[in-house]
Amino acid sequence: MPLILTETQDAIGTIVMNHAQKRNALSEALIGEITTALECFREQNIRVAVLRAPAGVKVWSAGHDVSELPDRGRDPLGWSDSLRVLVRAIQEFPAPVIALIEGGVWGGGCEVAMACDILVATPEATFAITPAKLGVPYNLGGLLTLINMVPLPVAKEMLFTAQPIPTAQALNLGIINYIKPAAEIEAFVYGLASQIVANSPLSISVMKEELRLLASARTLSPELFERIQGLRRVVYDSHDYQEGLNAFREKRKPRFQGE
Ligand code: LCV
Repeated sequence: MPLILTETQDAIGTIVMNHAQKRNALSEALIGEITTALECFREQNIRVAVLRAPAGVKVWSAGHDVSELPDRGRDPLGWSDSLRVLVRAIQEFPAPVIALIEGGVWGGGCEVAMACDILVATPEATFAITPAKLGVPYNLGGLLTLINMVPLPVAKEMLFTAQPIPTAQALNLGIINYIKPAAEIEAFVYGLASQIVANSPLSISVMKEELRLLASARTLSPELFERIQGLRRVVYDSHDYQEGLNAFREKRKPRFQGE
């Protein structure tokens, strides 16, 4: 049973995340199907991709598939982690990716949505960044995506509280481009996509890549990188990280001890 549905029409490709029973948790299997679909779109010279869940969902994506996170002692969000692979696939896709968002966007789902180039959400959508809720050591790529999107105090509030923010606040912060009612969002997104399709795909794909390179242009000395990796190891080596995973698996609230 495929975990996504895809469609292409008029140089616009659509990917529908369709793993309802796990609330589109970003498992390796779901991510593999999305990245394969993006590769097919690239071969078909698709000029805009739309990433969405089925109309009317309550959850756009429940974020990283927690059941696939490693136990303590191993970096859960390293370079080759499937969620990082998906974020890079979206950012490096040679055409704009529009996130059509209905429902709750959780954890790594926010990073996937924020990796998209244009975000359009319904008024009921919410956005929650959750590493603190699980005791997970967020990675630099994820933090960079976030601080490129929102002011530092807002990034800290979202990270430290792990609470969902409503679409209206996301619009005010510039995280999303538009809010559209559920009855109108599809026509609006595909209208936007058609405007983009009418323009030069070469100019657009080069500008997208220039902006990606500019946004990621940060100087980080090897010593600073190692310091940061050491800090992250403190978290994924901790009992709290294991407690976060155990609590999720046992469907109970975690009891973090700070060690
Ligand atoms: C695996 C799941 C998941 C899930 N993984 O339905 O950003 S970081 O660093 O935090 C990163 C590590 C990350 O992204 O972590 C994940 C962050 N995500 C969350 O904290 C959201 C966790 N999920 C929920 O709070 C609820 O599932 C929501 C509110 C999304 C939907 O609630 P609802 O009552 O509609 P259930 O909770 O009953 O979930 C339905 C099934 O999907 C599984 C969940 O375990 C359940 O499986 P079973 O039917 O086998 O019990 N599921 C949900 N989210 N992230 N599996």
